[in-house]
Amino acid sequence: AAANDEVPLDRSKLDYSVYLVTGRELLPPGVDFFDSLERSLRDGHVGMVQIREKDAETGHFLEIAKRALDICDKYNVTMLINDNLTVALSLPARVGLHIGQDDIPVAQARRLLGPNRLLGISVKSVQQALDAKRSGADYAGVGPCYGTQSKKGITADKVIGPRGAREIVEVLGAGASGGGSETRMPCVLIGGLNQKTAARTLFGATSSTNAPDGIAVISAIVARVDSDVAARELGEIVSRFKLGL
Ligand code: TZP
Ligand code: MG
Repeated sequence: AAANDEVPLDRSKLDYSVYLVTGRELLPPGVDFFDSLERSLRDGHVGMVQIREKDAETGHFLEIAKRALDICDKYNVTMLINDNLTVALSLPARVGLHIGQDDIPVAQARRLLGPNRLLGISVKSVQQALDAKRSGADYAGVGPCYGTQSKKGITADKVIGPRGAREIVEVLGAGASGGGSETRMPCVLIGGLNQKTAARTLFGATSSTNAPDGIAVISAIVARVDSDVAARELGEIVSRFKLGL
């Protein structure tokens, strides 16, 4: 492997504003997975990509991830692997891992990954957020904010809404009460975020002490033939949010 393969990423350079999670089952008919991915990255509005393959076996997942990494590298976008530690560890140190609450525990994932590899975790409660912060995760995906077709098993009673998201975002801030550490943990909102819902949800999840760093989406980008336009629309919404507009 090239020397560059061992260089971990620089956490201070991460851009969580628009975080794309892949979902091949949501691609429009006839649209190629890698073409869609490249199109969504090429104008620079997406800063992070998580490769999510719920049905692929490890060997196939790794093949897909390698091709996706070439595209992410071309546009200087940070890539993560959903759930599969073996796939993540088979890729260069700049590739991270994202896990859910039903996957291996965060502390164990951190031990297996080492201190440098990026590690994200999905949280839907204040308790899970505090645990994630204590256990060495780098960032949290907060949600599902709303119902979505993109993930199996999400029913109306499982969504946290902007208010639930706000409570969680608040404890992820620096020096938050309730056992949070002094350091702030970045977070992205997920679940039903799109060009219609993003602005109000970002503002709704903001408190006087902390704000979300961005939005994670599947269908708002993947389901579009014009995934470049979709990404730009979302990028502009998050930019306006960050300017307080
Ligand atoms: N985790 C919580 S909601 C979700 C995941 C992976 C799916 C988000 O998909 P969409 O299409 O952006 O609602
Ligand atoms: Mg999972």
